[in-house]
Amino acid sequence: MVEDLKRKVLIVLTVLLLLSSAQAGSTDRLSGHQCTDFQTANFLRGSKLKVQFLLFTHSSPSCGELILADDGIKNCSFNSSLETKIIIHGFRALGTKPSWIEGLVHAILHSSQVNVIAVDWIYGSTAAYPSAVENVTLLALSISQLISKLLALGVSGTSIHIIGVSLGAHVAGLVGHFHGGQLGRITGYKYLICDHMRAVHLYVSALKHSCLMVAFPCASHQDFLNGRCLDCVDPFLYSCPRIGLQEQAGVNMRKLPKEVKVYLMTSPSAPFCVHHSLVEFHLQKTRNTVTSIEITFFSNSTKDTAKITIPKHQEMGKRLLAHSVPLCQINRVTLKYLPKSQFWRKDESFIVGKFCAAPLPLASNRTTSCLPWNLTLPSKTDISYELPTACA
Ligand SMILES: *[C@@H]1O[C@H](CO)[C@@H](O)[C@H](O)[C@H]1NC(C)=O
Ligand SMILES: *[C@@H]1O[C@H](CO)[C@@H](O)[C@H](O)[C@H]1NC(C)=O
Ligand SMILES: *[C@@H]1O[C@H](CO)[C@@H](O)[C@H](O)[C@H]1NC(C)=O
Ligand SMILES: *[C@@H]1O[C@H](CO)[C@@H](O)[C@H](O)[C@H]1NC(C)=O
Ligand SMILES: *[C@@H]1O[C@H](CO)[C@@H](O)[C@H](O)[C@H]1NC(C)=O
Ligand SMILES: CC(=O)N[C@H]1CO[C@H](CO)[C@@H](O)[C@@H]1O
Repeated sequence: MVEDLKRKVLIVLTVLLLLSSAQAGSTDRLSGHQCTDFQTANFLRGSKLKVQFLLFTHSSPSCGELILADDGIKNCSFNSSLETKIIIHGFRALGTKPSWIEGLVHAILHSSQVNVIAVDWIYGSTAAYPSAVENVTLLALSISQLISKLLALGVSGTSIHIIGVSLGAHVAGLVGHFHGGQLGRITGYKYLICDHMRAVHLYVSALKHSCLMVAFPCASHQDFLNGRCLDCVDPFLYSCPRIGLQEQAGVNMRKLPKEVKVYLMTSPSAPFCVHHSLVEFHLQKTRNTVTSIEITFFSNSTKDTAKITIPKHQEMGKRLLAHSVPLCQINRVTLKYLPKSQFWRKDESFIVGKFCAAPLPLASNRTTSCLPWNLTLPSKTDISYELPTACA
């Protein structure tokens, strides 16, 4: 069952690392309770699953409050009228606290008034990876018990959001299964599930900069870049997963097929967010050679490039272009035809065609806006046009 869940969701994200530093307090001044940090395990000894639930709140985002097993929730700062985010880390080869956890807790509490419960299963996650996987079911049961206690306090199932990272994502899936399948009380579970640690930093960045990142379900990265996955109407997803804390953040496990890969582009530094546009070039007449056109978007302060390749004998080529400002702020586009000249045959000295662009995700009527004339592109020459897209 765990293997099955492992395959269920795979979100492929590639971004740069942004480590946050860790620090542990002792006693919190406001609430007076003892601050508890994550455990540290020695992988030679640390095979027992010692689960700790640490509560972080808006008033003390740096001080973890240990939720005691019995009636702990009643007598701590947990506020049952707020939403609850449960964070589950993954495999910890070195038996140490994940470096991203504080950054994530802070980013969540900075952007919303919620209860954050970090699940510390450093011990169980430290042994050899297969053992950590074995502990996943036990861990999921123990988290389910905690959730049952929250429900008993009158917390609504839909106000609980599980953020599982890496192996923690599989735990999240299992917890969802226990509650969705058996208790039947939690119907809208929402997850953010990633297969890569760096995705957490992207998530933190999205929270801090409150920019929304949309990821597109797609079979492969090449298909994504070549503009084959343009909308959010995949039958298995209600919408594209959005990285952020918005209402629709995350994907619904029960609607997913065995494996869904989603892709997005990111900028190399924070805030990482980019906007995706589809760019297309339609040739006036097809050619018996491949056609390459370099497209550059300019705003007042940014410049972003992508290359459209039109296969031979085809009329149209398309590509995704990632830009850091919305399409409506792009005021100029340049097109450059790159001929494929070989020494025995010279390529044509110009091409004629139509250029179109559309922001993603595409609206259901799939309208693109085109430069309203037949463009003539001389070889290796930047031809510049104004892009008349007004901000709404
Ligand atoms: C609740 O917590 C406070 C402070 O941590 C402690 O003094 C008190 O005894 C606890 N009450 C119960 C019923 O556990
Ligand atoms: C719980 O949160 C609600 C909503 O923000 C707030 O009105 C209430 O005062 C909080 N309760 C406690 C005990 O802090
Ligand atoms: C870009 O610069 C022009 C001219 O200086 C200005 O009118 C326009 O508002 C600027 N656009 C943005 C999005 O800053
Ligand atoms: C296509 O949809 C967009 C957004 O839903 C709308 O603004 C636009 O007018 C529509 N275009 C046509 C031709 O229906
Ligand atoms: C653009 O090219 C097409 C196809 O050759 C032609 O039908 C159309 O009249 C041209 N439009 C303009 C404005 O030249
Ligand atoms: C609590 C518990 O059962 N922990 C187990 C985690 O996995 C290791 C390796 O399989 C076991 O030795 C532990 O007992």
